[in-house]
Amino acid sequence: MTTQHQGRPEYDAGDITVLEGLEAVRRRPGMYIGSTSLRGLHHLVYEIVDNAVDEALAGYCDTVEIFLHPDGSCTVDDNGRGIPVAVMDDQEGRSALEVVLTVLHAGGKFGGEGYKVSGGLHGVGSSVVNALSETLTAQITRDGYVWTQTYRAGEADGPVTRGEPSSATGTRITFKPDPDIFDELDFDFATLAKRFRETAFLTRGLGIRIVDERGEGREETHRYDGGLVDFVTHLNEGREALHRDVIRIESEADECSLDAAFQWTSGFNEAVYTFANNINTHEGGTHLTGVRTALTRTINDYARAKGILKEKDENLDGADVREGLTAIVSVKLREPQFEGQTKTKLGNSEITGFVNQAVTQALAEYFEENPTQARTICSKAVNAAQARMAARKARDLARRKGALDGGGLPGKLADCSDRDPAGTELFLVEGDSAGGSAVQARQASFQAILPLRGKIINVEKARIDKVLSNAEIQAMITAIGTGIGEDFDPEKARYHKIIVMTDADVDGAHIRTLILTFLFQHMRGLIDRGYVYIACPPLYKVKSGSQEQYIEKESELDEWLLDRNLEKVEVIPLGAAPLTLSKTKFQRLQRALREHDGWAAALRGTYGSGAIDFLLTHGLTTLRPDSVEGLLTGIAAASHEGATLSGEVIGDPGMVRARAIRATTGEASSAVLPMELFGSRELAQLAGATERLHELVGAPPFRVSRGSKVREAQSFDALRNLVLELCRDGITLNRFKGLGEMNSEQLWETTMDPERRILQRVSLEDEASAGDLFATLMGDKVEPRRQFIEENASSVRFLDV
Ligand code: TSJ
Repeated sequence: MTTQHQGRPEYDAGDITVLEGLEAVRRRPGMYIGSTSLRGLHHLVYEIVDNAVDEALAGYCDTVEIFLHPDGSCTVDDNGRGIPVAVMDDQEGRSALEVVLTVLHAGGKFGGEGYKVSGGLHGVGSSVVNALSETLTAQITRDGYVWTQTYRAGEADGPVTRGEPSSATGTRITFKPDPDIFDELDFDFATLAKRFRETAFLTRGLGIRIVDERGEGREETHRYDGGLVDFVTHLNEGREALHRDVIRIESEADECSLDAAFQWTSGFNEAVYTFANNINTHEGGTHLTGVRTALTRTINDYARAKGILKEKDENLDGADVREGLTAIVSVKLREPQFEGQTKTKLGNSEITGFVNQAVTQALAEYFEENPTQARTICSKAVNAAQARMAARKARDLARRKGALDGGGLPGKLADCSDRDPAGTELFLVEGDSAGGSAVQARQASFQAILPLRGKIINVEKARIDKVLSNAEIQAMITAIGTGIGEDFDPEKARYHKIIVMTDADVDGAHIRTLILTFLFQHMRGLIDRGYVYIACPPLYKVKSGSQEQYIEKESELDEWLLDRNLEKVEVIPLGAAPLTLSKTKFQRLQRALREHDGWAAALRGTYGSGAIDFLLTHGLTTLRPDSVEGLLTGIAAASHEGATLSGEVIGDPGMVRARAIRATTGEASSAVLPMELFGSRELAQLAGATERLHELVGAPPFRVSRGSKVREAQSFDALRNLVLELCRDGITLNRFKGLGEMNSEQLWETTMDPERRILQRVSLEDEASAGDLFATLMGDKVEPRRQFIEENASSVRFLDV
């Protein structure tokens, strides 16, 4: 049914540069997507989705759907105009589609004005995604047909082909990240969903649906007709707003536009999140400067004019007017310049004046029209200023008492003897007893220990003067030496590693959150410089004979068991010779099994469990529509994959009733199945995964033995579990519930020794993530000195506690 579309005769010089370009991407993927870890993997999805969002911004699309498939591929589908597939004269006979997918930085540059991406925001990364994908399929619906082109590692398999006629329009891209490139291949649903929710907030009216077809199957749809107003309302859930309406500011200029929403709360934090072209500008930049200037000036002016600030009063400062403020500021501009350490700081200087002017004018207008709200907001700022003065006094007082500076180090600090901060470490340890072990364990020359007792004050819920009078907080401030807030000076840091060491339980996580929240709010520069770390005490100690090992988490335990015992386990498939599995083979089995289960779950969702269990029980996943038809006419009513089959068409012509008798067990059952099931892509994928399982270990049932122990497994899943179970035989497993359960020697070996420990560096990520009241901190594992650490970093959330 497919016919060939315009082909292209031979490769020419133009293609060679394209290939070289994409080769460069494959050689140094980090340069283009940051990393080849989970973060880089997610980046691929963002790049593709951003293209669809651009189409929405241009006004041609209102729905984007993202599917995470069990085989590790991802589909992004929009209902926009469809990327043009016709060959362009000025592009050496290539289509816009091919240019978009193969030319680096092609976004908005191809084919003249007509093809220019209206928003002009992204569209530069799709060729990078293509280059880093094992396979990529573009399915474009436009001009009356569905058009398809496939790629491998960025190279087209052939020209665009024309398929079925269709009156719809849209773009669907399916890509499978290349396992040769990425260390991590499992998309994290929660991370992606969070990001798309943010995108939905930023793109008013655009519906974004994300569907996880792997495992249990989840999906979320986000659509916000209130845009940023909804975003702010969402962030302020659980907070007390000082005025009911969210203040909305919109402004357009020739080269840029502003969309912003503001609402003050009774809290003490500033939560101002900025975006440029939908990219989260964590490091702020010129738009943030514009907003801040406007807020300070407008509120001071209004407070003076209305006598809220008296003549003798000092001006409110920036932090005063932003206390309790939740705001989103989103600018769009033609050529954004991103600067800063993480390239998330907007650099375009013309934006400051534009934003300042727009916000000043709109806010002044709002104040004139809403005097009650204006007064409430100004009073809040005046209160903040008074608290700031009180805090300064409290700090001066504390300093005079020697509590906040190096003059008198806290009594509980076991300091190190080295004085060069670059080489020293401070452990903030939960509890006096763990603190004691840590003091014994440490290397006193460069490791200092500060035990923190009980619950630390929650700085989210208290004003600064109260925070500063807390003994644990004072001890931390003096030990670290930088001062806080206005006085903060990172050059004075007494240690360049500040390591939070808490139990791996709920209380420990709570205390860690409190400590990190404090550091984030009052010593943020330490986090920005990468001085703050989380210690990772192990969860288990395993022992087998004389060998013992500390283990970080469950998956590493499996790995360790497999390494040592897998060769002792023998598997006998049905009617085949016994075999032992290599570790790679076992891991392949696990991967194929996960894929198998994913497709099965997807099919169950569509066709019901009864139908799918029937096919699986009888090994019938390889049935295709033609073999089913044969079966129904009685020709093939014999056997298929060892099952005896018979069937009939029932009332509804689209449905068949099938009966099967399982050869191995004599088990008989029947099911009513839609014909369409046999032609589905999911069933074909399920059959593929099943085939891989067969190739790896043969067919169930399996007998599995270790030594004299013999057990039976009826399915692939049971096989995997049984193998793991038998690997566990003869192992003693010790679970550490807290730091206190380790003696000082164990603590040194596992958690403190720079040669052997694992530290996670704390960095800032997705502060404005929906659903979180506060920032989210990401821990990135660094110093992975133990060979088995290859897991993705865990995230440490700031909880409202
Ligand atoms: F680039 C891509 F392949 F990654 C990609 C592009 C992925 C996805 C999911 C969607 C898209 C995309 C591109 N959706 N819609 C468009 N639109 C265009 O490329 C387009 C269509 C028509 C015209 C026109 O002027 O007629 C212009 C453009 C840019």
